[in-house]
Amino acid sequence: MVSPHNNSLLFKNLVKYRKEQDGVTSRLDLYLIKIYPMHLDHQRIAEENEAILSAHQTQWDCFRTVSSQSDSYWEECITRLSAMQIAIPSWALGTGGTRFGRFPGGGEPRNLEEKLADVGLLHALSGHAGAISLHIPWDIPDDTAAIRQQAEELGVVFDAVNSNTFQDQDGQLQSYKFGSLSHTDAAVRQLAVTHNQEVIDYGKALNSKSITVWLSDGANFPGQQNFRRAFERTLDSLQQIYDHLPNDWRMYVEYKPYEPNFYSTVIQDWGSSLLLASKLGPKAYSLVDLGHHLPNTNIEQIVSRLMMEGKLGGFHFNDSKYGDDDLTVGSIKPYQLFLIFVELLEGIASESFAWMIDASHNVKDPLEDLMQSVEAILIAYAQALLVDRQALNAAQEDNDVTLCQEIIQQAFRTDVRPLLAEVRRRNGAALHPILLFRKLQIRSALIEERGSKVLATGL
Ligand SMILES: [Mn+2]
Repeated sequence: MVSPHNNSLLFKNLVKYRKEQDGVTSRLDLYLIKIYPMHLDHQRIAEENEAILSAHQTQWDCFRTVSSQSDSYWEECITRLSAMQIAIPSWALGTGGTRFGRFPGGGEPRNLEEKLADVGLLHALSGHAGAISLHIPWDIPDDTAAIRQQAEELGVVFDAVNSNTFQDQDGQLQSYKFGSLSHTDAAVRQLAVTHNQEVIDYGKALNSKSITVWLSDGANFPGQQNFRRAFERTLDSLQQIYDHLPNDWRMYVEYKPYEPNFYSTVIQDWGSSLLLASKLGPKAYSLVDLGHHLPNTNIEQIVSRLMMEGKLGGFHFNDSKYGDDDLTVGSIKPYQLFLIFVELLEGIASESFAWMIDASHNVKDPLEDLMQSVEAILIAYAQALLVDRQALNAAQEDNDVTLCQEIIQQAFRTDVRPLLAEVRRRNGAALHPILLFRKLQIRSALIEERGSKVLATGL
């Protein structure tokens, strides 16, 4: 959890710096006074909670009365939910876009420090956003020690680092136009391998413990690429990256059926991902991005199968109607998200997974959107905790199909929001994060500080 830092060095230094620049009452002072303490000071949040505490208490009491579970049952739920920390991707803190356009709303983070500050804010408000996932080369730190200190003060750790071989960078000698780790030209493959190894090195300096590899490699047309050779070259390249991993690191291999290539991708599905992870070794795992499946795929069954093999590494949470839509988690298919957590709970106590959001925000405030995503994940997790496992197992063994459905849906149809608010209250977070974000006019202050026409680096 975030620890209170009323007298944080960071805060003092920033105020001092600004006073030297501009005098006492600049806009940045406003930003610091209004926002920075929000990252760090639970006292302020507790005061704001106080105003809506009695309404919360009524709902929480009612929730427990209706549930007829013991207090110790709820205490255990609260402990498990409190531990849930979700990594916020640095590239999702700004407005996303499509190939048709981008409509930034202003106040977006302009550099890594501001991205980290935004995640700190999300963490202070929600209590569940205690990690950030960086994308290299967009997020290369200028001063690693300072970035680590800032993260520590905000109670944020560095989750998986992400490589980028789906774009050419300025001055790059070879091109990824026809692939990276799978490319026919050994020099291009070497460039991509070296980049991934460097990403691991950046991650090591920040105390990250994992790298996620997503490849855009594939083909747009039948006959363009030899499937087998492309896969073998990819395996060979990944092996070189894998060999660069420190002992306590993990590699996550992401899969995706199409886009940007539309006929085939080299790592198109969980089968290919599992095959690669198995061949690479014990530090390699599959990563499930919810948007990287064809419509109606039974993702929860894939989760079960990967867990059975000990090869489920983590998630990129988002939601979609048609493809890799990258919409707010739980906005389209909350039942699917719940069913995934039902499967996950078979192994969640004994295994550790990487929980990440991988979404894009085109029409909502990115921070509000992320708060909604965090809440949706917690709702699904809490509902899955409510499933009566013993009764479900017995009903499954008896082939009592009706009862199976009743048990599952009893949990799904429970409104767990009072429980989640109670978890936040106990951890010093906001009873209602979005409400407080709006009440304190944080976006307006961010726009005043950072400007209305800024574009964060990212997807
Ligand atoms: Mn992803």
